[in-house]
Amino acid sequence: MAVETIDLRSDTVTQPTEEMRRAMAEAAVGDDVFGEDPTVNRLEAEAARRLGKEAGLFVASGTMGNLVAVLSHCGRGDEIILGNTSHTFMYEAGGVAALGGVHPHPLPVLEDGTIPLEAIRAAIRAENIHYPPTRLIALENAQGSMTGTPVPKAYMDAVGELAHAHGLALHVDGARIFNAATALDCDVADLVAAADSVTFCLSKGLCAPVGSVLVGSQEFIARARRMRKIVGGGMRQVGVLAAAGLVALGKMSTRLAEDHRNARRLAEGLAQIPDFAIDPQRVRTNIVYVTLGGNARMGARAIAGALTERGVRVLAMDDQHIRAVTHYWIRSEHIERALQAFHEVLP
Ligand code: TLP
Repeated sequence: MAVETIDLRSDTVTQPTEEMRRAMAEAAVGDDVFGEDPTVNRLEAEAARRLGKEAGLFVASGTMGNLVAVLSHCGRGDEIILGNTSHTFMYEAGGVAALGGVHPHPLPVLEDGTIPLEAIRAAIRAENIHYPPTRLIALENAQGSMTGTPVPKAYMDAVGELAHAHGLALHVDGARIFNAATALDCDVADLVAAADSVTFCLSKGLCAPVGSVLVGSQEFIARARRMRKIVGGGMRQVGVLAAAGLVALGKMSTRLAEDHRNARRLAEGLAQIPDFAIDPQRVRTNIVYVTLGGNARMGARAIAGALTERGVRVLAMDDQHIRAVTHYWIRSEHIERALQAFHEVLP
């Protein structure tokens, strides 16, 4: 019998649940560019309600949500302040610059997922013909690069206050905002109350096969709808995807604590391996980062390769760092089996 692969590379690998597949098969659909897909309309309204904003826009991916948000907040030559390890700066193929002519101003992100307020304040441009005008601040929550650290509401509120005092907008890349809210034990709408716009993903930990939602004011979403059309994201009978999104939003957003417990257990197990430097206490959501110590017996890529042979997949970020992400399809017994495979590779 084939041994099931334990895929910890990302929560993007999640398969849709049976309930999602049924909802997709039965979804009522229409032409969404005409605003006539009832299932999309329901998803957008429900997403806006859950995040405490006026309106929502269904987009193909987190990358598209962030891009459309930046294009809707900024014009060509405007500047966006964002984290130097944020997904938008690192992993979205430079889209805001390539397609929007928006100038990124990256600032160092601390281990707690924040960018110091003073650094943000100092980065906001004064009026000067030489400078690109600052238009937008973007935060990420949970902060993926910092082991999925949830960023607390008090900090989000403080950045919102700073942005608004300078006439700037605040966008939040909340790809894993429900993981953050679960870890912080707070209401997701409260957590993003200070944000003018938020992208969150229905795929990833929420298990939908495709899709993210961008939320904000009515006026902002009307602009974003036009920007989504510009980047070719106006989809037609896309209620088949929104139907899975509604299950994701309704059912899957409330069970994430289990993934967080599994991630913590994995981190605790990995901390027993002398080649690894990892503080399990820092793992508060579903992302585990392992740093290889200077005297590690193998590099990260070799470890990932040897684990693959044992049916366990992790991501070697480079030769010093391994990432493992828990999700709905990973149960506690999978964590124990994954740890056993690690111990076999590094006995
Ligand atoms: N992240 C993916 C990879 O692209 C790295 C992953 O496996 O974690 N914001 C954040 C914080 C993300 O982690 C991601 C995806 C996105 C945005 C983009 O979402 P998609 O993949 O839907 O475009």
